[in-house]
Amino acid sequence: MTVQVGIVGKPNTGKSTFFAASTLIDVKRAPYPFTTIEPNVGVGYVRVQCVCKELGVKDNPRNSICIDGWRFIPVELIDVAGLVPGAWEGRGLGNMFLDHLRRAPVLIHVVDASGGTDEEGRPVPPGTHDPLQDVFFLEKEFAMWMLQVVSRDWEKISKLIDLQKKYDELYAKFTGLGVDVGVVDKALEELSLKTKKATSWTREDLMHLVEYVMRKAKPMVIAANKADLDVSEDNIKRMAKELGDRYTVVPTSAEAELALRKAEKAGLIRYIPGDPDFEIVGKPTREQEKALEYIREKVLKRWGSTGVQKAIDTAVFEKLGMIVVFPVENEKKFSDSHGNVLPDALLVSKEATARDLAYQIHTDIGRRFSFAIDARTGQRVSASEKLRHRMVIKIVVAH
Ligand SMILES: Nc1nc2c(ncn2[C@@H]2O[C@H](COP(=O)(O)OP(=O)(O)OP(=O)(O)O)[C@@H](O)[C@H]2O)c(=O)[nH]1
Ligand SMILES: [Mg+2]
Repeated sequence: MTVQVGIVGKPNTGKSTFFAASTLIDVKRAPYPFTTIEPNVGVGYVRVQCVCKELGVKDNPRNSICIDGWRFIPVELIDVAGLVPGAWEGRGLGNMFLDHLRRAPVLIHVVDASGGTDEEGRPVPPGTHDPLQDVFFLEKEFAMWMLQVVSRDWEKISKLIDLQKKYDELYAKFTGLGVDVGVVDKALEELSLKTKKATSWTREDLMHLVEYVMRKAKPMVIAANKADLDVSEDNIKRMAKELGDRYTVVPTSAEAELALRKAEKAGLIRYIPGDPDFEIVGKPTREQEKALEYIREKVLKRWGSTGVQKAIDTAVFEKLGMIVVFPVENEKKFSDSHGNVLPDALLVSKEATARDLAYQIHTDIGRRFSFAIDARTGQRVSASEKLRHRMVIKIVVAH
């Protein structure tokens, strides 16, 4: 199953540009609100150092791409319509698109760090809107949306909970929002809600529950976008300072990333997504050259990269806690049974064991799991042993 990453934010912040840059899918982008109505779904990638160079082999990737020793592993990106204050109660395009994010376990919140759009995404002079407000507002919209879903029929449900002395009805509400039962259970414990009758929970209790669950189940990376504009710089510093312990703030220029990927595709430059610089290899026009130089000065030199790749990597690796493993069938040649070297790179939870990996590959392989082999050392790996980042592993099944 592919990992899903939702792209959210108020209108006109650059969500679709971020999506287009990451997937190279041509979608509608424009400097006014509600350009996107139906969600765009496409394939983006996380970037990780491949093991090919270290193992001294030339690889033949199947499920992923290897460029110059960097492995790009597919994830699903979902670009939804812009969110305006009151969306949870039906304002703007309403909360329909929030439903599109049910299945996404992590979100990238694209913020217009230049402060050049008001709270509804209408253009205003850059520097006049405070982007920090957008972060708080989105949090609130999400919480209200969850609260609304969870508190529907609450009277009936709370009675059932007290009667059955089980929280199944509540769990069901949350699983419908893509939240694991374990997270809800932990929240009930930590907030001491289990010691009270559900029928006596206040709306505030429910709000606390929802907020707790939201932080755990829908972690967010802030993409402080339009970082190429000078006015963004101070805002980004302020965002990092004031939001730093709750979110990771990644300065991004989606527009710059899109331009670089297009230039790369057209053979004008050599550029690997996420790189700190590019090299001109083709024959750009004067105008193109000027645009590329602008990106180098205003984005790459200032922030180290366009940030788009970093935002996706942060979402998947840091927020979701995933690692990458390379399963092989021949542990000496690091290949599959057809001789493809390092064919697959898989995203797994950092809590996953060797047996979990076997199940992830195929239920049948999981059932017949005997032991695994760490292909780097040749050592045996037991069923319950945790996997490590960039492990090359062979699974041995019983016949
Ligand atoms: N300067 C600058 N402008 C950007 C950047 N990213 C996007 N934009 C511009 O911001 C405007 C809105 O971009 P979209 O990608 O359509 O924004 P959106 O968030 O998808 O908007 P809605 O679909 O209406 O919610 C466009 O004019 C983009 O060119 C960036 O990194 N820097
Ligand atoms: Mg859009």
